[in-house]
Amino acid sequence: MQTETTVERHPFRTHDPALKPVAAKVMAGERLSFDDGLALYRSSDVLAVGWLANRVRERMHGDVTYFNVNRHINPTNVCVASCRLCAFGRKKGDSAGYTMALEEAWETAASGYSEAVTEFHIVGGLHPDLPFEYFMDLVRGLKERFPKVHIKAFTMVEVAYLARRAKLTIEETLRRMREAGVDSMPGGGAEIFAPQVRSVICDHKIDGQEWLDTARLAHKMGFRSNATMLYGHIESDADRVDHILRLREVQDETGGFQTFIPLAFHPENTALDHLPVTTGLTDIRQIAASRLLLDNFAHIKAYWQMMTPKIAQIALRFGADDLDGTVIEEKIYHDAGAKTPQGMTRKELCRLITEAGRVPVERDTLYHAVTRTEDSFLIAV
Ligand code: V47
Repeated sequence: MQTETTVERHPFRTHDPALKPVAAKVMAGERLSFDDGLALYRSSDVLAVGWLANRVRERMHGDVTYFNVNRHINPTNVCVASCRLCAFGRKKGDSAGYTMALEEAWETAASGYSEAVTEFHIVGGLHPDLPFEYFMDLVRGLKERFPKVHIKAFTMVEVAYLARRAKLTIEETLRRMREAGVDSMPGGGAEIFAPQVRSVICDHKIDGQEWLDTARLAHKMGFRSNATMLYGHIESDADRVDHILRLREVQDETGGFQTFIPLAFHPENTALDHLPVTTGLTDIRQIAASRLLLDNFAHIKAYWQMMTPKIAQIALRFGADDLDGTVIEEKIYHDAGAKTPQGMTRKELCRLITEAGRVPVERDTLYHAVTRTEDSFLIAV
């Protein structure tokens, strides 16, 4: 599909001497070290960092750029944690708290979009009272009603919380999730693994090691999952590199991560609202550094809801090969002040990709290409 590579069009040049040895490793296909990671974050030549990431991206995927037709479902925003990073969670009894009845969640799954979704993305608060079986019934009901739709549900943080509430081991919890119909797991809750940062932004969540151990176990049981990193708050460059390399280590062992999604912190309505929002260049550099450091991850996602469609489109030339999906109804970022639309159509996503000079490919959650017939554009009820 690709005609001429970036290498042929524009040869590599940089004015940053610290980037030259890193570039030599990238060209030779060698793994980058912690210090190389720091050089990527600290380089004054962000275009050269982007060039390198784009080269790796084109080596792996050519011009192909993935998107999917998905729907987010957030069954409850009631949460026992009080993470400073979060604008979504509400305490039990808060008038802005909500919990969907099961029928309501199943109706939500079918609403608001005219094309058949291939994925439900389900995450929510850590509810103090909802029993484990509520979540399993939710998944079972969705599978009954939408047997062809992939269910990507519950972050590692939710899995660990549900296990604790149900007094089950993590392994048994994952086994029951699979029986109920969960197909894979989203990448949320990873935030930043470094304990000194985690204790400020999300001290009520499982620690970084538990997140990684839960992901490792899920992968060993046959689940695939995603991985995220929340950046643009109080973390240092070293914390970012540490986070990414810890994911790379687990991926070497399991191969179970599908895609890495860097998430920019949105401070509005959070306890950290004194912090500034990230700039476009920080977002772009983050995508590029991730592509270069995560040599064992197949995909880097520029999540348009978080980055804005405009920056996400540019990210497709800086290492990203995936935009995520139609989403339909996003709550977590919009509660934190995101100005992006709540959802996009398939046509709009294709336009963004095509205008970036890339080739759009609709994928399912596991990155198989989706071929649509007339019928498959209709909602599958
Ligand atoms: O874990 C919460 C982040 C995540 C804020 O796996 C915030 O395909 C910015 O993980 N500002 C949830 N970020 C979203 C998530 C995700 C999104 C899209 C695709 C996938 C996938 C996963 O959102 C949380 C946290 O890191 N978050 N609050 C905030 N104020």
